[in-house]
Amino acid sequence: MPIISRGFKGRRRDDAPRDRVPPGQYVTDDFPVLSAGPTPHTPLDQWDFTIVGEVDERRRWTWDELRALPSETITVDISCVTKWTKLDTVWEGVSVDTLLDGVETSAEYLTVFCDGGYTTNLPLADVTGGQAWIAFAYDGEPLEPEHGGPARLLVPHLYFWKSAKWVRGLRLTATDELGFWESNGYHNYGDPWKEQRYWGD
Ligand SMILES: Nc1nc2c(c(=O)[nH]1)N[C@H]1C(S)=C(S)[C@@H](COP(=O)(O)O)O[C@H]1N2
Ligand SMILES: [Mo]
Repeated sequence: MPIISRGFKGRRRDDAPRDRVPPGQYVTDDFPVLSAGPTPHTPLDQWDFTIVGEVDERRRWTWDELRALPSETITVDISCVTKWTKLDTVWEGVSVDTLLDGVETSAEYLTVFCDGGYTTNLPLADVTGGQAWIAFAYDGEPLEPEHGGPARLLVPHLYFWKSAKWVRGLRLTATDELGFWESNGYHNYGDPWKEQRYWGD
């Protein structure tokens, strides 16, 4: 008798390595779509990525310029506050370190901004040091619009609401300014290993 039942896809995988699944999460093979509004469709010739705010001078890349930067393949586990965890997701993107290279700032925080108006806030220290990417491909294919295409932030060590879809830029800030979910009851930091889901967790 097999202990692990096959054909039990997309719900709980009881064979998941527990040390890779944060507390209170279940493993899924699906890739659920969670969006607070409609999917924007910005044409690539109108798309840019900017770094603004507390910087010596603002930086701007067109789509072609961003795609010409060195990129990496990233294989990471992602966890959504709604309790699904997806293991070994494969992305391609530009490291945020590459984008911040040469940027002079005294800021310690940033707000990520997007087409459609979504925002999320992070300490600058959480998007540097090989911890965050602007991802434009998933599973070897261009990122689908529903999952944030043409590009999204990928910051896998925090709950997935920090991985802003349809990302258009970073605004560096001296003080921590709450983003969309952070001002609607979600935890300000969102470490899945500490179950920082909501205010007060
Ligand atoms: N622009 C934008 N980014 C977003 C969201 C959103 O509503 N708008 N939802 C967040 C939430 S709550 C989650 S869990 C993930 C979901 O990403 P997915 O739809 O690719 O699974 O995107 C995050 N990024
Ligand atoms: Mo989420």
